[in-house]
Amino acid sequence: MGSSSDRELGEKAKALLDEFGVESEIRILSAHRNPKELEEYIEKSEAEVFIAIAGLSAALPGYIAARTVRPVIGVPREVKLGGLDALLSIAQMPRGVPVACVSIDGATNAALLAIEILALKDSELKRRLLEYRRRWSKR
Ligand code: RP5
Repeated sequence: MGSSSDRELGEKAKALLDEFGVESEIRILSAHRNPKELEEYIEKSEAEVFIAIAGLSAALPGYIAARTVRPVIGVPREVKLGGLDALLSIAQMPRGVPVACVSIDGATNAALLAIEILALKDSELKRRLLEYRRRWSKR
């Protein structure tokens, strides 16, 4: 996350990852306030997927994507302009450095997409996802 003000969304994503037994950690590192620290974190991290939550001009997901070839899922957070600023900043990444973009405040889908990526090589995780879908379809 880019700020402690993004925490609610971060915790929502983490709660779902925990429910699936997927190891994760929450870090607050801003692309514009802590660029050096963020760069070191990305380099040392063993994460297979990054979920980057940010509002306003939302440079964080693109910043991470520029420094790794692991998948980055951006979550635009509504802070101003109904979140449209963050949505466009994330979805409109220039060609060559992709960032997956979920809906505004879409922490749940970001966690699910991360789990789907990990499930490609984890049949137990895939089974849990299918079970989750079955439950979801009965809501
Ligand atoms: C972004 O600016 C953060 O990700 C946050 O969503 C937004 C506002 O940050 P604060 O001013 O609340 O720290 O960098």
